[in-house]
Formats: sequence, C-alpha cells, structure tokens
Amino acid sequence: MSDPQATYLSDYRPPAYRVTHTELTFDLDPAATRVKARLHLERHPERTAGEPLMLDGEGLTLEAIALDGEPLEADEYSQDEASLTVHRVPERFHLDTEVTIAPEANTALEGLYLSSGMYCTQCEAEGFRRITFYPDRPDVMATFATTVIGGPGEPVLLSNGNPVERGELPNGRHFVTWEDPHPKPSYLFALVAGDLKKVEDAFTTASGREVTLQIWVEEENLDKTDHAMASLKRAMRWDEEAYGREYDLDLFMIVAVNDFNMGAMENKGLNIFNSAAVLTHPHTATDAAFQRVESIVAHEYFHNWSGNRVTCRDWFQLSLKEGFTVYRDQCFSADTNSPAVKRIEDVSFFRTAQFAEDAGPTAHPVRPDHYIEIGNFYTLTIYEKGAEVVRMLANLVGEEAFRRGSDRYFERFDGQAVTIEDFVDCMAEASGLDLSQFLRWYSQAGTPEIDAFGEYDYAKAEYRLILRQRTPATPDQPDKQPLHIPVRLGLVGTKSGRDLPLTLEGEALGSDAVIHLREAEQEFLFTDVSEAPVPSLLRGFSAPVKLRFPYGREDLAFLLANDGDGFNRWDAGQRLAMLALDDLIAAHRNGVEKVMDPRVIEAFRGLLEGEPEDRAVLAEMLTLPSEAYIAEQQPLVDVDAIHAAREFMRQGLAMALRDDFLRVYRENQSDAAYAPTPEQIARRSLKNVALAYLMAIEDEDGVALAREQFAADHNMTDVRHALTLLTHSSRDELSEPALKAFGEKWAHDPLVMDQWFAIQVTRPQADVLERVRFLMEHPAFSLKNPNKVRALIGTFAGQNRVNFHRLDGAGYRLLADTVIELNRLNPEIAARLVTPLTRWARFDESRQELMKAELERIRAEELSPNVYEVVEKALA
Ligand code: 0A1
Ligand code: ZN
Repeated sequence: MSDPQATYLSDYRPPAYRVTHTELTFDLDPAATRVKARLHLERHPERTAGEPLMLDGEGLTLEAIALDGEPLEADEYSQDEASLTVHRVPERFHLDTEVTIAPEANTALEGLYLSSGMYCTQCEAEGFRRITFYPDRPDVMATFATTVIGGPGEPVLLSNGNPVERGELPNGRHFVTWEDPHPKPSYLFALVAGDLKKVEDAFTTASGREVTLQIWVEEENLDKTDHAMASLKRAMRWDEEAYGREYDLDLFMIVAVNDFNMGAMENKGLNIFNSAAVLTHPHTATDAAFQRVESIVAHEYFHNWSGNRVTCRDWFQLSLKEGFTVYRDQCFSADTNSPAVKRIEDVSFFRTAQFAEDAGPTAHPVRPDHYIEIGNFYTLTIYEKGAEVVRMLANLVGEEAFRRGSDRYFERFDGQAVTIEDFVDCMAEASGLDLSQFLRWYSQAGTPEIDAFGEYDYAKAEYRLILRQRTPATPDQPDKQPLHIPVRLGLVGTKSGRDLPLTLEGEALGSDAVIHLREAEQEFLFTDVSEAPVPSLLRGFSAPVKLRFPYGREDLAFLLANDGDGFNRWDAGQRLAMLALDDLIAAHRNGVEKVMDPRVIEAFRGLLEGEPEDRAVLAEMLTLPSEAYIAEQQPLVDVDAIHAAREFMRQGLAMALRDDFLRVYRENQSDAAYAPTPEQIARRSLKNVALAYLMAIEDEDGVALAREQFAADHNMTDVRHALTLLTHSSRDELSEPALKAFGEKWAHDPLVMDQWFAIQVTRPQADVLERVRFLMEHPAFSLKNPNKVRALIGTFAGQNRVNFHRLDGAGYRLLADTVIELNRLNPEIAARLVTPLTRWARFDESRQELMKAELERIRAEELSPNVYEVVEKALA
C-alpha cells in the first residue's frame, strides 16, 4: 500500500460539474443492497468545457452505468478504488448508476450500515461515497428524491424531507418516497429503516408553520424520549428568539441508534443520534447525561441553519459550522440552566482537553490547511476552540452587531457553501471593526500564553498593567504572530472588596471592561484608582489562552471571596489550590513530608460556611482541579505525584472540614421526585461533592450515607455517584456487592452497562488493568460498539491516569492491542482511541520509551489512513 496522500486547502477548486437534482432508490438487503442513482449534472460555470466527470466511490460494486439513458461502453469510463471517471460528458446531462453494497459487513459505521438490525447511514464527512458514486464534497448542493424499499423487517422507512408516496410491492416488500426541497450536500443525506416506534409532538413556528416532531426509537426505549422532545422544542423557540431562525420543513425527525461513532448527526430533517445522546430516564441517566442530551439535541437542531442552509465550501472550513454551532448550543444551555456553571464546566473541560491537544503532536489551527483523513479533524480545536473564537468575536463586536452580522450571514449565503472569511466579513461589516488581525486565530495553532504584571502607584493613584503574549511553536508552525486578544478584567479594591471603576487613557469604562491586546507586549495605564487593587484578569475566560500573573496566595483567597465576576472567583480558587498542589507534588517527589496549606482549608471553610448564592457554582468551587488539569500545568507530568498530592489534599480537606461536609450533605439531601431542573441539579451536585470528601477518608458516617444513597435507588445521579464512591473505596466488601447488584439489575440496558464499565475501570486500585481485560470478555462488551469501547478502554486510558501509566507498560500495551484490532474494524474510532499514547513527550523517559514502542508496534501494521495520520504525527 502506498502512503496516504494529504489534501491541501490551497488546492481548492470548484467542482467541474455540479449536481442540480439527485434521485436515489435503495432496495435494502443486509448483504446486497441495490442503490440506483440518477444524477442531474451540469458543468460548473467557472470550469472549462470538456473536462472528464470524476465521481467519488469506495467499496461499491458497479452493476450498470448509463449517460442520458445510453449504457456506457467499457472504454468510456474507468474506475479505481476511490473513484469513477466518465471520460467525455456534455454540458448538461443525467447519469444513471446502479451499485451494490453490503451494510452487514460495514463495521466502520460510515455509509450505510446495520445497527441492532436497523439500517442507518452516516455520511459526514465522506460516507456518501460508500453508498453511491457522487461528487462527495460539501460545495455540491442538490435537491434529493429518495425511494426506500424494505421488507417486513423494516416497517419504517425514513429519509430526508417529506414523505410524498408510499405503497406495497410484490414479495411482502413496500416502499416510501421522500423529497427534500432544500438543496444539500451529500454529507447531509440520511436513510433509516427498521422496526422502530415513534413518539410524536408538534411545534408551531413564529410565522405559524405547523411542524410535526418525531423521535424514533426501539420499542423498549419509548419511555426515554420526553427530555429530548422537551429540549427540542426549547431549542426551536430559542433559535427563533436569539437568531431569528425558523424551521423550514413540515417534519423534523430524530432517530436513536446504538452503534454510532460520534454523538449525533444533523442530517436535514432526519437527525440521527447515538442513543446515549438522546435517551434519558431518571433511573438510567445522570444529571450530566440529561444536560448533555439537551445540548446535543439543540446543537443538531441549530445546524439546520448553521451548517445546512448555509454550509461549508470544503472541509477545511469545518469550524465554520461546528465552532459557530457549539457557541450557539453553549449560549442556549447557559440561558436554560445556570450560566455561571455552564461556563465553568465548559472552560475546565477546554483547559484540560483542548490545551492538551494544542500542545501535542496533532495540534492544528481552527482552520487546518491540510489533512490526510478529514475524519481525524472532528476535534476539540475545531469544535471547542472554534466556539471560543466565535465567542471572542461576539464579545468584540457586541451583542447587537453580532446579531446583525449573523442575520447578514444567513441571508446573504442561504443555500450556499461558504468560507470562514465570509462569516467574519459579515461581523466586520455589521460592526465596522477591522478584524484582519483577528483572523489569525483561525490559522495559527497552539495556545497563546500571556504573562501579566501589575504595579500600583499609591501617590499617583495609577495601576499599570503590562501584558506580554507569545504562542509556542507547534508542528509545522515554528513562528507565530501576535494575536488580537480580548482581555476582560476588573480591579478589585483590597480595602473595599469591590470592583473599582476603570479609567483607561481618560476613558471611563465601568467596573468591568475588555481591553484589546494586539502587540507582543502592551502597557495599560489605569488612572484614578483610589485603592490598591488585585487585578481580576481574563474574566469569564474571555480568550482561549493561558494567563499567568504572580498572584500571592492571599491575593487568590481575597479574589475567591470578593471578585465581582463569578467565573473568576471560581478560577481564583483553582489557582490557589494549584499553588498548594505544586508544593505537595514537589514534596512527594522529594520524599519529604507533605503539609496541607491552611489557607486552602480556610478558603474552603469560608465557602462551606457562607450563604450559598448558587449551589451549583459552590459545588464547582469545592472541586479540586482534576489530575488531567494538574498534569496540563506541569512541565513534566509525574502521574504518581499528582495523584498522591491531590488525594492528600482531598483527605486533608475532608479531615479538617468533616462536619461541614456532613452538614452540607444533609441540608441538600431530598426525596422530592426527580426533575432535571437547575435547582435540583445544583443540590445534588453539592451534596455529592460533600459525600465524595467524606468518602475520601472513608468516614463511617460517609460510608453509611453512600450505602444508603445507593440502596435508596432514587435516581441515577445519586446511585451512580454512590456506586462510584463505593467502588473506588479500598474496601472490597463495599464495592463488590454494589457492583454485582447494579450489573445484574441493568444487564438488559446497554447505556447503563456503559456506566457500569466506566465506574469499574476508573478504580484507583492496582489490579484494575486485569479487570479491564476481564471486562472485555463480558457478554455486554463488544469492540464493534463505539460506546462500549469508549466506556471501557477510552475511560481507562483517559481517566485512570495512575494505572494507564503503569511503569511496566501494561496499560500502553492494552491500548495498542485494542487500537490494532479496531484499525481493521472501525478506523475512525481507532484513530481517536490512540490519543493518550500520542502524548508521550510529556512524561518521564522510561514511560516515553514504552509509549513510543507501542506506537511503533501500531505503525508496523497495515494501517487505515486515519490511524496512519495520527501515529505518523505522534512519531514525527
Ligand atoms: N456534524 C456532527 C458530528 C459528526 C461528525 C462525523 C460523524 O461521523 C463520522 C458523525 C457526526 C455534529 O457536529 O454533531
Ligand atoms: Zn456539529
């Protein structure tokens, strides 16, 4: 096999021919589905006449081909493993092809495949070419008419748009024809067929269109759709109010499937969801799962405008739809729940996972300029950093100009496939701002670092702030330019404990302002500063950067108690804990006795004993930075020292504040009927944080409460949390009976079994790796199901840091073995799973060697382009 080739943004050309209308007929069969396609084509006006027609196609058996009704002779076309070329075509014509494909053999879950006996499709990014020959690129947009023929096993036959005809056929077969009037790229095509049941509801749009809403599931899941339906209706209303965007068909469908590579897919009118991203029930799903479902349902729905009506010119522009849509779903969730907690959760995840990606061998810009396999670019950088970039734009231009800009974008480009510049231009026009420097955020990879210094001049009542920015080199990008960085800040008076009014260069800015850092180094002089302040910088995480400031621990304790910005109050607590953790890590490494910093205890005591304004935020404030986040802050990751330091601090806090934790637990314990409301969720989080501290010292009252909470079986949030604490305790008599009871009770429910797997493989005990191997043989586990792989292997490698990084290399070996097997079955999942190994450079030498050896072992295999690209970068 020759090495896979890269595709470059700079090579972009419009397609030689475009498709104006696509007619498809599927005659379904597990081993040999027949797909007939009639493509109505015409030459692209920007391309010269007489060029051959090239269509993408992979794994298709061509049965027939005709041009304008005339079958083609063998010398009139040619074929290789990825394409079909018709040598001579007229300006305008139609092409008929007939192919067969084998959905039952499709384990990659791209194209048409079978999931629990049900036919379904996944076409983004390049799955449609596994269904039929087609110009499979997002800038070819056509209307579709699709006929699906199924048998008695497929009473339900779905595709995009509206059903226009249905009927019976010989041999017990039947058909439904669907028409989608909105031109769309092939990646938004979808088909679902099987024995499905639906829940139906309705929504009236602002302009009075009656929309039927359907959620299609396997019969046993009919009682798990309420929350998704309610979320969908909220999202539809929100998009009308926040963006003026209405739904544009009479029918909107969601289908739940068990085997799915990602969370969900925004196919026009027929969203297909990983069942984990749509099904909820108080007894099977946690609060976090309820919130995730709400945000994913909204995300896919919002794509109807940001992605479908206006789509991407090419896959380099992926963040155009994904960054914008993530920003939209984040704002929606913030509006529906607690905005402060939503931001804290998003930022702590971002700073852990995206920062790590940006610092590793697969770092890439929000708009990459080349790729081997686009499937590898559905990343935290494209999605989450892309959303941060849109958020910065929104903050830079202001709410009203942002709305004018987005209106302009949707109106100007409706029905078109466009670029990131098109989007940014609309924002520049709507606001009158020059965003040319800002565009660097899209092309420059890596996390910018800001070093800040401040000086208060008492006599002059001035505060001088100096900001220096630099972005470290990333693969392929040694030199970086300064970025345009919005830094939101306040100055908190040390006497008054209040945000002071800000005056910058004579301009009064209020007490909370955004300053614009554009130079490598820039000075900001605030005047009329009446008392010595502590600066509160990068409020709300106003830019995706690392900001350092030489805060003392007293400063941080002060900000934790007084900062006018809730997000930065939380961040001050995290910084304070980090300083203390650094000491503990050093002590552990040097083999000296660890000592708990009393300032952390006092800060936590203040939080626990104060009046909680927002319980959900309080729960976040009482949560120490994760091991992954701590690791992200260290120059060289010492997994054992980090684990030991964090455990020491958790236990120190638990011992010092035991009574407070117990009280907080009791005050927030409730028997009210479960509802995923912000109030209830906040109480449960706070109570469960308290319980986790009590269990960190295996306090007898804590143990009793955990057992009671597990036995009470009130809702999955509480049950799962209690089970996790019992399972992670050092006492087998606590963990084993609970795990057994839970596993037996839920053996029939795959989504709950995923949780059962994840809970066990995050155990800190040293024998957990053997348990992972053992569980891989469990009847509920399957390498073919991505949810199972993520729950068992992904969770172990990503979250059980001490055991994955075992010094004998057994964790690495387990991961590599799995990647090698999955490389053949499902390359997309294999390429994602390998990620932890690619981060070898952060660890000590012996671990580096072990990790690289496993990467080499993978590289020696015959690799899919997906795994090849990742492993090559990791070993470069
Ligand atoms: N566009 C979807 C994500 C998605 C991408 C690829 C997929 O299969 C390979 C599936 C889904 C979203 O943003 O939700
Ligand atoms: Zn998306």
